[in-house]
Amino acid sequence: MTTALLSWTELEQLTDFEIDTVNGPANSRSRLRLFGQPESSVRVTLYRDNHAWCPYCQKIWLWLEEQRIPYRIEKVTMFCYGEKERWYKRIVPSGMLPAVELDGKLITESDEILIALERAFSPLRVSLTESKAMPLRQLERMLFRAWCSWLCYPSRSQQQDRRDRAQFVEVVEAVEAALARTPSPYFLDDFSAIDVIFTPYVERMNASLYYYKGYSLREENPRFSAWFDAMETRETYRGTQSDFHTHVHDLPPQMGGCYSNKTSEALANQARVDGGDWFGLPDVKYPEPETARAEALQRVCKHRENIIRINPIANESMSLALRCALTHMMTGEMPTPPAGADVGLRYLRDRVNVPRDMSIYAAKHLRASLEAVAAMAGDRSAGEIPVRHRRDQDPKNFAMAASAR
Ligand SMILES: N[C@@H](CCC(=O)N[C@@H](CS)C(=O)NCC(=O)O)C(=O)O
Repeated sequence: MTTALLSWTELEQLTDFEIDTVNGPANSRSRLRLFGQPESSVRVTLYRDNHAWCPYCQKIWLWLEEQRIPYRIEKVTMFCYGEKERWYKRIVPSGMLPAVELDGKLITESDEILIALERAFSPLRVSLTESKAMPLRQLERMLFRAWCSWLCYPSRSQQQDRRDRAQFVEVVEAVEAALARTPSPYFLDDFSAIDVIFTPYVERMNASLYYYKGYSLREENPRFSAWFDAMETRETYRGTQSDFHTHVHDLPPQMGGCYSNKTSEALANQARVDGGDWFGLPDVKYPEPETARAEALQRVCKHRENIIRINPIANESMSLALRCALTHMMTGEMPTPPAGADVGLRYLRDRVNVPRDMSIYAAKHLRASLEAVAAMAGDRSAGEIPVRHRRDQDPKNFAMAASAR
């Protein structure tokens, strides 16, 4: 059996996955985006979160990518993951993200940032200050509030849960009606800044309501469904898109808690998002790229020393367990995992972060192989994922491990 197990060198040889972070498709790793223009043309620096998770940052990120405006990226730690960088607090004392430096001038507040960018470059088909944008911006905030009221408070009774759900669905119907007003799948005749405004929270609603409330926003509403499909035709959006697993475990500390209604649908969805099968979940519908496995492999190989070092099981066991999982992902073979692999691999399975670490299909393959090999080793979990903070994801652990090498 063990003859099937590939060495790290053999594994590395199975991937040549590479992306052009400067001029290629949108991705979370870039520090500079040029879209084929000279570096001297850069007028914008975007300060955004290290985890590529902050919804307000996603809004600016997507807007810049759609407009193909050259920009630099500076990454900052969010409070719930670790300590805020002092250099950032000197620029933005509240530590809030996002911020943008445009022609040397600092701007905070995502809507203010977009309005300033529109003035400096051009609106993305519609200006946020135009009268036709206003009611749609208000609708987005109404949807956000109805979502929070349902998700972020424990229901005292089934009746209350039904009332909160009905209140949310009522706003969803208003959004469905707004989407139906044009023949395009977008809010206006074509993709515009309005779609950008809706994107971050609608993506988080789709994930969180599926998991905590057993409600599938994308599947239960035809216009939303078409809107998601249309968004996924855009390379820009795909580069910023997260998955259900990442969202549902990143949201609780950010939102001050997310509460399950414990319906049979919610419980079944929770089991699936946490333990698989991850393929076919309504977090993505575009066809899988051929490079998904090679991407996952490349990302793990590149960071394997840190991944192994911060894992709760012994380094040698985790290195072996990880080789088993990657061998399984690339060849379909199932080498015999070492003792403890169930804990070690499930710890990692629960911490693959999309799109920070890799894109959505790459993460599905990796999670699936980690789980398949973990299941061969046993049924122990790696413990609950924290809900009040995510210091288990502190980027400093990675930085410290790297410098200790
Ligand atoms: N109204 C602000 C809200 C921004 C905001 O709430 N940012 C959160 C992240 S989603 C933040 O930076 N919190 C501090 C932190 O988590 O470090 C905007 O639109 O830009």
